[in-house]
Amino acid sequence: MNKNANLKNLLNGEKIIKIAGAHDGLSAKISERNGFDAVWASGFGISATQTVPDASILSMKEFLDAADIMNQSTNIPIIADCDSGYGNIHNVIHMIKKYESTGISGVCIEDKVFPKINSFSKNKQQLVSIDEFCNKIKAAKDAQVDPNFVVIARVESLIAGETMENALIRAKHYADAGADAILIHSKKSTPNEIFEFCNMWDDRKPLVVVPTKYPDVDLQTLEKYGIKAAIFANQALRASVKITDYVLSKIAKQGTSINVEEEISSVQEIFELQNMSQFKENNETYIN
Ligand code: SPV
Ligand code: MG
Repeated sequence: MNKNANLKNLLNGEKIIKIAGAHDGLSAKISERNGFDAVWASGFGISATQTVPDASILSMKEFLDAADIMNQSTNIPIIADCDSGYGNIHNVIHMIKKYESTGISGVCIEDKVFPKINSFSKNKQQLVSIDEFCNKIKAAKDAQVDPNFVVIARVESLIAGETMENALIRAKHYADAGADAILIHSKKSTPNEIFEFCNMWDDRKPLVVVPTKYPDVDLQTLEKYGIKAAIFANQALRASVKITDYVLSKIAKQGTSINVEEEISSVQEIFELQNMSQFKENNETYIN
């Protein structure tokens, strides 16, 4: 089965799937080897690799190139976080053509204005109208070629301080406009409002969640509420920053790496991630 069909089937399957947020090819490959079903090409993470805010600062091409590298590095489907679609309908149509032809299996667009700002920032969040976002979804679905390519619509009502009713109305409109799944986002420290949403959701399309701010929940529990996918969007990024900082500060202070050698990957492990065995084989076949 190809990656697109695989993703579509997984989202519509019985069991909840786990998706890891990645920021580059290496983090995508580490996600795959830990058994994640798909990779989330995180806008937050990709922005962080260039040390710029997650606020539509990078261009679509920069996000696309990062997602492309993740796709080339893995055998699992990539869902690209495409923020608010990089502009208006015309940008969304162009975006779908580019992402799909690059081999990305699905995209997620959110109902915020362009430029967007990360959902957890203190800034005021501004949503576009239901009509405007439904037209983006319709345009995206009309632009795709492979029927298995997935378009996820992300509802930011609860992030923007709107009511639960607003979130439900928006989600229903987006589902009816053709979205393949609904991502309902929350910044609360408990999953209660997500559960409330799930209890009122009529299951017309699969639900996706991002339990960043409410980590005290597990896949089993989310599955009981009918959720089909959980995205662990930024844990790999946060892990790499913390361990890199810890190791480099120790080396800088001590003037030696001897005391951190046990805590970091071996060079051999990096060789494996770089597929050095294939390189060696190619060398033997074609050069030596
Ligand atoms: C991302 O990873 O870029 C996301 C998830 O969109 S969040 O940061 O929670 O908005
Ligand atoms: Mg994002």
